[in-house]
Amino acid sequence: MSLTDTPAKYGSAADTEATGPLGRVAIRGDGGLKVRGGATYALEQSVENLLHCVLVQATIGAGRVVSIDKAAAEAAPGVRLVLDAENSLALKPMPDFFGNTPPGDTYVPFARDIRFNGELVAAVVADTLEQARAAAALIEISYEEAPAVPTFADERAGEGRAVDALAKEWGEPDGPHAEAGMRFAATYETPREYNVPIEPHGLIAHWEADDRLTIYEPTQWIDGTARNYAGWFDLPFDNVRVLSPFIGGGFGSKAQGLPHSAAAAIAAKMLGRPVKLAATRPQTFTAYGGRPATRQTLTLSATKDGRLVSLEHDAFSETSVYGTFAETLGVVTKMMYAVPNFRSRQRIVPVNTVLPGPFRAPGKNPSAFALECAMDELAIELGLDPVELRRRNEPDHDFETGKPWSSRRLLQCYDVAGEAFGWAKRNPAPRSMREGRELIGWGMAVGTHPVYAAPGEATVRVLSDGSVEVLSSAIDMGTGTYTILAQTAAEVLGVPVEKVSVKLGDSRLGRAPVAGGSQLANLMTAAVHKTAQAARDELITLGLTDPNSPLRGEANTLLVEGGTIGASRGGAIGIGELLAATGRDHLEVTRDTLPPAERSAEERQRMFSTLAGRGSLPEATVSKHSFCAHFIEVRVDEDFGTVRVARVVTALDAGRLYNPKLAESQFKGGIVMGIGMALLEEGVTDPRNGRILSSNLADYRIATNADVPEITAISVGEPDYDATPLGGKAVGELAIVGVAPAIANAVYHATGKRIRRLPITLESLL
Ligand code: MCN
Ligand code: MOS
Repeated sequence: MSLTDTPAKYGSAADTEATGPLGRVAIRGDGGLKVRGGATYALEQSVENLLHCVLVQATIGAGRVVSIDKAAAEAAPGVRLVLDAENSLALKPMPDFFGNTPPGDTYVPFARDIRFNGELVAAVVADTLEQARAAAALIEISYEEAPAVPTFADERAGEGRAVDALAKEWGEPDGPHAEAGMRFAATYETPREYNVPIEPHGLIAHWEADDRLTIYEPTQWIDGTARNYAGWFDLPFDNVRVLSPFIGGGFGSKAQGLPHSAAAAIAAKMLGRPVKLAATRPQTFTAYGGRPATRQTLTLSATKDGRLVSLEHDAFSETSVYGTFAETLGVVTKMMYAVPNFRSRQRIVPVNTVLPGPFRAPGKNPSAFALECAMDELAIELGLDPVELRRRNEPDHDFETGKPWSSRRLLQCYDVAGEAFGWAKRNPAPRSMREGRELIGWGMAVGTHPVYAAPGEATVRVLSDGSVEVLSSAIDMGTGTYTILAQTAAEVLGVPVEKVSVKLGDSRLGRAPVAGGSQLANLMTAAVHKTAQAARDELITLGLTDPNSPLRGEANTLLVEGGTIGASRGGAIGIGELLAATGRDHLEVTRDTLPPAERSAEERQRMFSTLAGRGSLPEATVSKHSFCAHFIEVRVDEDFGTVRVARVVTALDAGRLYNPKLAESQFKGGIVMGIGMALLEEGVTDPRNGRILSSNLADYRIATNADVPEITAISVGEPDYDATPLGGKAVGELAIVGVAPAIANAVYHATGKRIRRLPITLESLL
């Protein structure tokens, strides 16, 4: 059973509701191009006269560059420029996503004071990549080394600082709680994790004139990226063009301006020639920080019959010594269950690392790991089935905000996935199920993801042949944006999906929020829907009122369908005919989804400039989240301690699905990444100098086909128009949340061993 062929009752809420193309399975518009190699990625752009840039990085964990001897590199064949802090152009400092701005009046992407191993120190630009690489090896750097504290496992890292904005408390977390018959506490840990998109970071920077910059770079946020370059080089927004039509995955790592991007753009400007920079795989581990390591202590108390009385959460995550990033660890603990007394606190611990950042369900993912393992442990202590414990604590509203849920079909997730999995047949005793040498474990856990709000802008063009174009600076990093926006326009304008072409990934097009926080689909389908409706209304007005319209004086409304327009199907004329008669070859409309009160030019700028516009929209009166429940079978080899995931059944409530096939692929992708998180992924750092030892795909292991079993993803979502205009909720990052604890819980059930630290390795089981 899968999402695309489940019975009508579940799995196809979108399908059964759908009358037009939106909500149905449509094949990827960009699929053919990708299969045939016709999708040109950033670094494949053919730009003439290209030079190649190679990075030189610090080899110490902390300290100072004393001197750099560039002479040999400068004299090497083909070398055009060797850049470092001394001769680099200085840029304007720009804040990152989280408000960290480099100190001082100017910003240079090359360091003298070294804060982490791998920090950018110099760059070499040469005619060929090989020449640049050879010359980079000739650069001699001498350092004055200082003690590095590379991870928060190092005692010297200390306890860090409290992030007050993330602290939350209600009820009386300190008690007394006479009714609590059971108290449980444990500490859970997750390692550093890296995004490792298959397409590494990189860019081509091309100055057409001294004040006109074109950047080909994979980015999850075209608009923000263009604004960042404009800021760095003090240029008007319109003088910068960022192009990113195809992206080979980002998973959170491609939404910010990073030092290597500045370096390439500086080199291109100084040399007056286009420069290409392709980060190597190891460099992607130092270009962007990924998820910081986390440590969380949860203390739960409950009545003997399993009602939570209090929950206390103390969380730590790493940040960099030069910036603040908080992995929001309380995010799931705060809203998942009915908890009358609650406290969550978080501290961030600065260490010598590149600044961490968003990584596949930031906060949600490790938060759920701790909470959902602790719930499993509590269920065992209480002698309750883990699903039953969760049912008893299902909240009728959001305890964090006090607001009602826009929708929450988690109980249905338990019913549907539990049944499809066969949970009722589970013997709760650990080590009670086996087949030959293999211990069998069944575990479950829940996941959730918030539904965010931000404005978007889209352009819709109706052409004389009845075909439609949708234009936006939104991006598609493999998610399906091209396809669902075509479906949306097709739905409104009554044309087949194939008649709609979608153009994305160009900063010249309408403004779109970041493809982060699993929000883009809901925000941009809403923008395109609204714009397409406006285009339809303009066509109708044109038909009814233009003096040269053949439809003038018709009944008071016209039907737009199948490339025609008319009062009835019989009397309809081609849209092209109407456009020609009224003297145009196309009709173009641009609209945005800004609230009417925020329409002034300044408000507009503010709304689109703040991080994805979040928080600036009127506060929602409901609490909006997607939910899912994972049921997972593992097989553990008793002799070798190897864990294999044998079966995954997940039911998900993500509201209405705009394209069940694409959503299913997102869900399965999330589950695959969750398997990696549970069993494989671990960023390992040299404790002496902070060098990342696992900076390649052999040592930093992600789940591959051999690690992935049959996955069944069942949608129980129904359109939620309180969450978003078209009824969808968050999809992209939902399904990863809860997979790792479900696996840890299954491993406990199989072996009787509770592993509270990821990844679960054979060493930890032997
Ligand atoms: N969708 C749907 N119905 C909905 C919502 C979404 O059918 N109600 C489908 C659409 O195909 C849509 C996709 O799911 O294109 C993802 O939509 P959404 O949840 O809005 O996520 P975004 O478009 O904002 O994409 C970002 C999200 C994030 S934050 C990460 S991290 C992540 C993810 O998407 N990175 C990805 N999925 C990824 N998938 C790929 N292939 N590569 C990445 O880097
Ligand atoms: Mo996703 S980590 O929010 O880009």
